[in-house]
Amino acid sequence: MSETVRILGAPMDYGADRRGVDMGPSAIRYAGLADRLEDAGVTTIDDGDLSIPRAEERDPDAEQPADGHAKFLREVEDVCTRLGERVESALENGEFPLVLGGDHSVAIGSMRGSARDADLGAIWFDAHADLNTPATSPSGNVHGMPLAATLGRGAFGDVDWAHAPRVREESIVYVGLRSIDDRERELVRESEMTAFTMADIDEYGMTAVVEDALDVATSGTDGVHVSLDLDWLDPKTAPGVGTPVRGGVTYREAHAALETVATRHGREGVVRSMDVVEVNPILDERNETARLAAELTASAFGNRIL
Ligand code: EXY
Ligand code: MN
Ligand code: MN
Ligand code: MN
Repeated sequence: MSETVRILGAPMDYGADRRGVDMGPSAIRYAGLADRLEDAGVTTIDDGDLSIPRAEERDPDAEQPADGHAKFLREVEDVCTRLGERVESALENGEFPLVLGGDHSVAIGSMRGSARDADLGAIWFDAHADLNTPATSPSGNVHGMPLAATLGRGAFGDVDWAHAPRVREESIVYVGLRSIDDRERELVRESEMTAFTMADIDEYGMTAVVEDALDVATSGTDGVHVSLDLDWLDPKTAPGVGTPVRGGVTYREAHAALETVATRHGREGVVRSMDVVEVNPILDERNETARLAAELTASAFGNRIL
């Protein structure tokens, strides 16, 4: 029986400074996501998009933690709570939840929903560490905080919609890290997370790095969440992102990474949930980044040439 993927659109841009990432779900669908997934042999059901009020209608500072700054925290809470419920019910139906962002703060909802009934590991394909708390964030943008939120760090410790107690630091693995704030560097070093930087990919090769990442994220867990931030790729390949960082993953490396995920998933069913985030169609060139997002997602489900 083929796997059923439930597509959940989360057109949220509260967590990022650059407007436009709220159009990500449309652009990824338009780029042929469902067809690519069907080519990979999975059945798709599209749940449509969560309804999300425009940022202009809201006050970013309406509710703030005592220490620090996290813009639109109340709005992010509302979206992530609703998204988490959809992710959870997809899993209860035996489906695979695939979340289309939106900025990376949607991952708070994806992971919380996916970890409700499971010990969850995570692979974070991203240029960034996304480990700031409201107190350490240089920007106040929640898309730089989803892992801190999931781990219940800092002000997020009191926020039960964010904290996912069944995600442990030692089960989280970064792949492709290359842009990190000074405070975050200390946080990553002091943490029990595993971090493969771009330098590690240069040295060991993408396939070996992702094999190791999967070993770590599956060890002692019931399954893995794959979080794919398109700024993981080099901006020449994926220009449609709000926080581009040069020196990123190439087109071939990206496919190799997701194909490695697919091989393990096909053999052992280790992946439980996934999100694809930070596609910004306003900054994109002819929908290239959205097309890449669709292709890479299909690669994660085993779309191959032969
Ligand atoms: N570390 C910076 C901040 O916290 O503001 C930049 C974060 C960018 C996060 C992008 C989505 O991955
Ligand atoms: Mn990110
Ligand atoms: Mn990023
Ligand atoms: Mn807590």
